[in-house]
Amino acid sequence: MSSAACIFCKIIKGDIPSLKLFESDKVFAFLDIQPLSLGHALVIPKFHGAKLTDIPDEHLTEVLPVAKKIAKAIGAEDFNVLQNNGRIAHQVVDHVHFHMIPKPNEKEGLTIGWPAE
Ligand code: DGP
Repeated sequence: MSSAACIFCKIIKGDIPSLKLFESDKVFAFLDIQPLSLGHALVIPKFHGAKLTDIPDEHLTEVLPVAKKIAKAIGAEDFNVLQNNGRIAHQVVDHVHFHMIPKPNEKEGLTIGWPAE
């Protein structure tokens, strides 16, 4: 299920370009256009729904493993995984998305080693 007006559904379909990191039948991951740090990624279920409570469980099972895979692949040891629901909770895009936000090491910075596709 997708929504014609949804910006993230358009990204999944390729109608809006993105820097894609991962895709499977249920999950899509790409770099955030307004990164809070180098490597800030968004991991989303392809199933369209605004809030976590709108998404069937079977469309969520792969999401955190993909966030984990990306964190490991880029060598992010310290990172946040965040997911906002509703305006008061700072949600701007109404398609469920998990932010994976690497935190640079204060001494060494963040060394990004993108995996080959
Ligand atoms: P949130 O506040 O949790 O709804 O975060 C929405 C995020 O989506 C925000 O960090 C910026 C990102 N974003 C919005 N539009 C686009 C877009 O067109 N492309 C990409 N790559 N990211 C987007």
